Amino acid sequence: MELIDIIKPENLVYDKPALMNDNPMHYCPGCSHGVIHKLIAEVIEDMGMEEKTLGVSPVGCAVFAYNYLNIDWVEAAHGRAPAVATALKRLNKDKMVFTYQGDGDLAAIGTAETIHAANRGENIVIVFVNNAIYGMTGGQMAPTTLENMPTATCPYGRDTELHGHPLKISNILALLEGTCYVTRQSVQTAAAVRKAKKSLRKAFENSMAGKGTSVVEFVSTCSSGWKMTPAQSNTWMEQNMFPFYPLGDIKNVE
Ligand SMILES: Cc1ncc(C[n+]2csc(CCOP(=O)(O)OP(=O)(O)O)c2C)c(N)n1
Repeated sequence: MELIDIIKPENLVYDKPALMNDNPMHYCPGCSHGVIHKLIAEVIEDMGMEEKTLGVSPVGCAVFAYNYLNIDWVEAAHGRAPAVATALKRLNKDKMVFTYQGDGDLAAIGTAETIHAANRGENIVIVFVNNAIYGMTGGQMAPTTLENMPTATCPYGRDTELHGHPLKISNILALLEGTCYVTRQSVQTAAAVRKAKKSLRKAFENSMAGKGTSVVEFVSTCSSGWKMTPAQSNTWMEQNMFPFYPLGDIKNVE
């Protein structure tokens, strides 16, 4: 069979979402950000919201997200994405607005912005990438770093007496009246990716239905920060992160 026969449209089982451009990503091998970007692009396309979506880029490894997804983006200062998204959504009610935040961004420097936006029930989606570390700046301890997990700033592991306990920020957000949907997902297997996509779709639909704030946490890896290969990182995440940050819906107000 000729190659040209194999690549006929009817044989195509997968295509890159049109919203993702051809810029080479700067992410490390095995990083979860690329897959999460792709899922967001797919959901926006499936909903036909290409012209009506506003993303708020974070400070952190995903600071250049605007280079990869052809939607309108606004760059926020570290941790301030939910405040910026609040203004964007209130002024543009027909737009679909989301923030994209790491654990340092969302659960350390931006704790106040995140909690208050969620408590106000802003009609936005918060995409939360929890890799248990400050990836961009070299792997320092984050609020979500697990007990005994070594990082650049706690090389002997997180000592809860000294550093406090890892923060289950999504569970806190689920307690707030303003949140309608809080879920914890991952993208380490094909099945997990499919499930995560459904969660993202629900979150985005909630935001357009005016139901309040939706939070989609992605329990993620950081091979470079964790000093592991991508495959080791996935196994380590399954064995260590999932027991502490169990996957599944935490809150779902229908
Ligand atoms: C106001 C401010 N404080 C600190 C920094 C330095 N800084 C840049 S990225 C980052 C950590 C980001 O970690 P996280 O939000 O977990 O995202 P990741 O890089 O892991 O995806 C920090 C502290 C900054 N850019 N601005």
